[in-house]
Amino acid sequence: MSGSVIAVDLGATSGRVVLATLADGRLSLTEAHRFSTAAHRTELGLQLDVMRLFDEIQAGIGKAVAAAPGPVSGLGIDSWGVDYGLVGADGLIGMPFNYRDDRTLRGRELVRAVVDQSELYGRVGIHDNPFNTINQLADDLAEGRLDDAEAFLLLPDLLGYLLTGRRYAERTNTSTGAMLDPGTRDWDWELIDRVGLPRRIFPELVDAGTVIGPIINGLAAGVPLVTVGSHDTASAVVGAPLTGPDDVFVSSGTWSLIGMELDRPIVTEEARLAALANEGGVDGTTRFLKNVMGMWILSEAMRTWEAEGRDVSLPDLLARAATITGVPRFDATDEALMAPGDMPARVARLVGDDPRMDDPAFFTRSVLESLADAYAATVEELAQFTGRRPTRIAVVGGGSQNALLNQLTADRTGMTVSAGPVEATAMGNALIQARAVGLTPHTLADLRSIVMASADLTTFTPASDKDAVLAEITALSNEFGADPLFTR
Ligand code: ADP
Ligand code: LRH
Repeated sequence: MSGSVIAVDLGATSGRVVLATLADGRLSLTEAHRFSTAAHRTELGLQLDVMRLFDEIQAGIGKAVAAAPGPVSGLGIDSWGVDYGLVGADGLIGMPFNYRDDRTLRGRELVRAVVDQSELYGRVGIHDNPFNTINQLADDLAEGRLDDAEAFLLLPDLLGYLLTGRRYAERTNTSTGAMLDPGTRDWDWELIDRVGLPRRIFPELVDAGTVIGPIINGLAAGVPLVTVGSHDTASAVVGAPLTGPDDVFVSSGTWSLIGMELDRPIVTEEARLAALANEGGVDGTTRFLKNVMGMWILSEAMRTWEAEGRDVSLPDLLARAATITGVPRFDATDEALMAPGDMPARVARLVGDDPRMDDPAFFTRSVLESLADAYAATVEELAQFTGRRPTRIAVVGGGSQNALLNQLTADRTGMTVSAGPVEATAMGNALIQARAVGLTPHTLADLRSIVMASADLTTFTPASDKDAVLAEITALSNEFGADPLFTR
């Protein structure tokens, strides 16, 4: 079957509106619009100009509708997790905060005062990140910001509300906020009551793939809004070319989310101590994963260097980093790297005094080696906790274009790395809509077959394998007296 849908995907680096057209079992994407999603520093903290995002989305929708070969069958929205807006009788109340604002640390202390980390993990299966929605709401409560609120709506649901007038909470994104029971997939009311959050602000939960209703404004008026895996990582994993349950995914964008797809959560104390989270996935799956700081470390360092007047570009840094060895490494999951600000100084604190780190290319290599270390350590933990034997890693997102990181990942883990698609999130978003409106078959494996038929994937083989092959060839050629280097 053929048809088109519009995927709105808000990443922490950029937002995009994508027209996705399905024909002959392949999905083709046309990027209609891309815009910055950067938060703004206001007198209250780090905040999101949601109405600007809404205007950008409407502009993108106009372009996507104009580019569509026929009628558009649906529109779905995903974004980074945990952030939300408060809605009252007159609509949006104030500007939403961004999760990198340090108010989250205050909120986390408030939550910890009523439920300890071990119990919290046992209840919701989510790592105790400062930015979790529960912590942000606890801070809002303490500051009196919930007094007039009728609902809190996570960012994709808030944008959906602005497009349709309907209030709901899509489960995949909600699950990342640490207030959902991963077993029942319902709000954990006892926890919510203990933190003192008013029950009235919790919207009705809906699954990904629910047709919410017609859009009531802009150039897509009349098009059905469909919930997708509205947590960007949920959509990225739907759009990841996973070939079976033993594959590991890395959603590599601003963050690197590394994990495996499971059919049930693993909520043990050992998993908590390993900082592994059980995020709710599409079709009742669990994304068992770890948050690694990802390319944010480098992009934030580049902002510092640019502010100092240094001329840096990502292609140049990666090319120079490829020739460097012997760099120090650091813990690429360290919370000290979360906030915006002087990244080189914070990394310097982690690696100790090393003047070579002042060279951006040397710094870049250190970041990439540290990310590869974090991936390799996490793969071992995933194998240990799941009892599976992972042999292949599917890296998707903007960071999948980083060939040096892909090769380091293959080398460090000893696993084959498949890189791409870059826009796996938009693909996953579009495929869940397409399925909901009857354009595609049903299982996640079917949807991933469409991804594999549609995307160009690049494979990276571990150096250890290449070395082994070379050694074998050399041994064989020595045996037969031939030139071991095959130079004839
Ligand atoms: P998000 O969805 O979080 O906004 P993206 O998936 O768009 O993020 O990925 C952004 C990251 O992709 C950048 O931080 C950058 O490191 C990486 N990236 C983008 N283009 C390239 C490229 N040509 N080569 C290597 N890395 C790239
Ligand atoms: C990635 C992401 C990640 C969350 C973080 C807040 O964009 O959604 O999965 O943990 O942002």
